[in-house]
Amino acid sequence: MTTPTNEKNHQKVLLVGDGAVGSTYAYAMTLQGIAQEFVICDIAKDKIKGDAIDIADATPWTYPKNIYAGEYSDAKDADLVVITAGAPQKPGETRLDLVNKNLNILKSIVDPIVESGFNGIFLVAANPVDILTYATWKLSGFPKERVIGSGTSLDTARLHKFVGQELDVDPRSIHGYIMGEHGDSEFAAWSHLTIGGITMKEWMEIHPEVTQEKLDAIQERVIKGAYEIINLKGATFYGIGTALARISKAILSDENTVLPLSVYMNGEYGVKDVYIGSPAIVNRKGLKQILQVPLTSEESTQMKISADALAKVLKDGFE
Ligand code: 6V0
Repeated sequence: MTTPTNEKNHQKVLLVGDGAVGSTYAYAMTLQGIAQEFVICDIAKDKIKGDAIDIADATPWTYPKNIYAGEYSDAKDADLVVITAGAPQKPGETRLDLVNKNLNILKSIVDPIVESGFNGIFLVAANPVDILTYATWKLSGFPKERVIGSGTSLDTARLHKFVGQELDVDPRSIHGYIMGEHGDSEFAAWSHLTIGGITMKEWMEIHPEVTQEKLDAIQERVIKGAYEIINLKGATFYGIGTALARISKAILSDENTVLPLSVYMNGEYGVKDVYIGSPAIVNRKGLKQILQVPLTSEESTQMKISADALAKVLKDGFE
């Protein structure tokens, strides 16, 4: 077992974007006692002050934490900067529609943070996350290992939830990933999804009631997961807020944990020069290693189709 080896005693996180996702993330970090110092930044200056005071009111019941409203210059000695600022996805709008709106916002954030002397890791969740993670990497000039996107972490959690419900198994005993773009071209890599070490194919042989049609429906529901919630209540935030807290913990506690994240591809899966969702090992230095899961030829094609969709957006957005 890997034990945390390089965990700093004092961990500082700076959050940019105190909307539904950001404030939920801040709260999840507080409830779980992750990071001792937490700075909230946003253009909504009263909101960040109010949230800092409100969330600090939870700390006597949870863990001690210095949580306050701040500025980008506070990133100077931060370990992690988490970006959840941006225009949220509107009903009927795809994540890729958000590109131009959010690229401009991103530039106004990344430039001053880099100027502060920030020397930690960027974790991006604002959508379209694969594109904005790529843009953060470009704008910051940081090595690719220190710029990570939340990628398909939320989608993978949804996959585990739905498979767990279908099979009546604890979702934490299900291992497998949604891969590709965090968006419409993502896919479930069923060929290596396991339930306590049993592959899904083997499970289906023992349980014939679990059919391919049911798996297809699960994948569809995962892909449409955000739309389902947005149509009902306008935004999604508990799932992603908790996923971001989990990723933050893996980084800050130097866990070497495998998580499905948006990482820079340099030939892995036959994909080059895009950020895209893949299982990857993360620790205090950021990305340690991309795991190249042996995909079937069909899954491999899906990965390439997804990467092509992202590459097209990057080409249009960056030329
Ligand atoms: P929200 O509730 O509108 O919050 C956005 C916040 O960003 C607001 O507080 C704004 O004031 C702030 N903001 C806007 N412009 C700036 C700026 N120039 N500088 C600093 N702050 C600014 O949106 P919500 O929290 O619902 O969503 C935030 C982002 O997360 C969106 O891009 C979503 O699409 C994205 N999500 C990503 C998910 C994922 O899995 N990666 C999941 C859900 C949402």
